[in-house]
Amino acid sequence: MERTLIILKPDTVQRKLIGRIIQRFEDKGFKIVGMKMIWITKELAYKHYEAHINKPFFNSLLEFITSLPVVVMVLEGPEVVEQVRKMVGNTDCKKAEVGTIRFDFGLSIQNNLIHASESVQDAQREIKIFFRDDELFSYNEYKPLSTV
Ligand code: 3AN
Repeated sequence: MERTLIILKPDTVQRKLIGRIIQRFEDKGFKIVGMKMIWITKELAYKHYEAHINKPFFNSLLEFITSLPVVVMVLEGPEVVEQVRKMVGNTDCKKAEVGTIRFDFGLSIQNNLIHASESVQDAQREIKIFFRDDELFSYNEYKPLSTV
């Protein structure tokens, strides 16, 4: 089953939106298989955002993502990577489609509330950065997800 990495960023924590954002993923039917609050170090941020190190916004992004604790989470479900990216919306909250998390809660491009892996390959890399194998769980839900 496919998995994706979610980070509820400092602005989500500060604005007390953690529960409302997690609720959307539970409502959709995705399964939380790992979740914790952590304070991202500069070292961890460099690893996670390695593709952006040379971008003009990198220093500001680094400052932001290490400014407060965040919630990291692994979601599991059919085509979860693509489906969650759709639920999250455009990087720039002002350009995000109505009904997406970034449209509904944000106005910024940097403070855009949430990270979600862009591809299955990225998800595999990112999950390893934030979670040990024994922090991820396999369990049966009361009502199993239907994939048909
Ligand atoms: P996404 O999170 O939508 O996949 P990426 O991977 O292009 O976006 O960018 C990673 C993070 O860097 C974004 N979530 C955002 O916080 C920040 N970022 C991206 N582009 C800009 C920008 N032009 N100015 C400031 N911050 C940016």
